[in-house]
Amino acid sequence: MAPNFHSHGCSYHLFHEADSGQALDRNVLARIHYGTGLATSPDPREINVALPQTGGAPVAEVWRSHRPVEHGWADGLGYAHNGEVVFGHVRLDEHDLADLVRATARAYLRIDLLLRRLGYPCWLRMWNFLGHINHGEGDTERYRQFSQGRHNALALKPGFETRLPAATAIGTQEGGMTVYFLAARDPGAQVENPRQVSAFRYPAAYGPKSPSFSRGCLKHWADSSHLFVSGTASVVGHQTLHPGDLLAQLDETHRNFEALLGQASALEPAAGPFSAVGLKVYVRPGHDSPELLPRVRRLFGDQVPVLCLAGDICRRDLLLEIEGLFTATAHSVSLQAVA
Ligand code: 3EB
Repeated sequence: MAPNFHSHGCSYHLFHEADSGQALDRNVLARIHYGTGLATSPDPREINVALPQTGGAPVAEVWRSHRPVEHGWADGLGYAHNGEVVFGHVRLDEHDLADLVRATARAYLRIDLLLRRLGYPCWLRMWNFLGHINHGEGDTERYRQFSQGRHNALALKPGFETRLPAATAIGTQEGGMTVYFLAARDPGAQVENPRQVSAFRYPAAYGPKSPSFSRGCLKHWADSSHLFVSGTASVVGHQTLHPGDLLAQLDETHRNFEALLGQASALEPAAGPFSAVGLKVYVRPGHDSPELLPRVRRLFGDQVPVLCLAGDICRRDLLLEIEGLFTATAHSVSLQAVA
C-alpha cells in the first residue's frame, strides 16, 4: 500500500497482516503488529502493541532501510540499525510497573544507554503504550506518573528541552508498557506548534512534571526530509477544546496539523511541500463514529494510508489523537536529478 521510496534513512509502509506471515527480509528495521492476543517472536524487529485495529483488514506497520540492517537483543531491548538510524523497542510487564515513575525512568535510561552504545544518540521519535493510562486520581494517574518518570530520565541531558523527540502516548486495555523508538546518528530539529503551549511547558495542573516531548521532529536525510508529527489532539494553548465532541476534536486537531506543517515549512524553505506518508488515528474505545474516517480523508486527503486504532488518550477529556509522518524532497536534489 502506497510505499514511499527513499535512498537514505528509513521508509514507512503498511502491509496487510494476511501477507506478513513470512520471515522479515534483511532490509526491515521493524514490523509492528497492532491487535490483542498477538504471538510473540524471537526476531528483535517484531513488535506487538495491544491496540485493536478498527475498520478494514488488519495491517502491519513496516519500517524499511535502503540497505541491510544489523539486529539483535541487548539488555532486553530489541533493535535494528543501518548506519544512519536505529529502531528499537522495550516491553515491561505489569508486575514491573509497581513503581511506575521509577520503572519509566529506568526504561528510558536503558534506551538511552543502548542508543549511545550503538552510536545513535539522537532521539527522533518515541511511541509509548501504557496499560490503564487513565487509572488513578490526580497526580497518581498512571499517565502523570509515566510523564514524571520520563522527565526524570530525559532531564538528565543538558539542554534536553531543545532536543526532545516527537512522541505518542496511548493507553491499552492490557497491562504493561511497550515503548518503541527511532533514533539517529545525527540530530533532527525540534518543531513546536504556535497554536499550542509546548508540552514541556504545560502548567502543573496537568501533572507534577510536564510531558517531555516535542510537537514534531524534522529530520534531514541526504535526499529528503521526514517530519515526524507527535500525537496531536484538540489542545489549544494548554487546554482541551470540544470535550466530548469527537468530530469537533478532529477539526481542531487538523488545524493543529496545519499550524505545525506551516512551522516546519518555515524552518525548511529549501524543501518542497510536505506530503503525508501515513497517519495513525487513535480513538478512545466506545467513542468511534462512522463519520470519522470519511472526515479524516476529506481533511487530510484521500490518498494517505490511515491506520485506525482503539486506544485511550492520555487526557480524559480527549477522545481522539492523530500522529503523522510527512516527507519533503529537497529541491536541489530534484534539479540535480534533471541535469
Ligand atoms: C497533548 O497535546 C495530547 O505524553 O508523549 C500527545 C502526544 C499527548 C504525546 C506524550 C501526549 C504525549 O498534550 C497528549
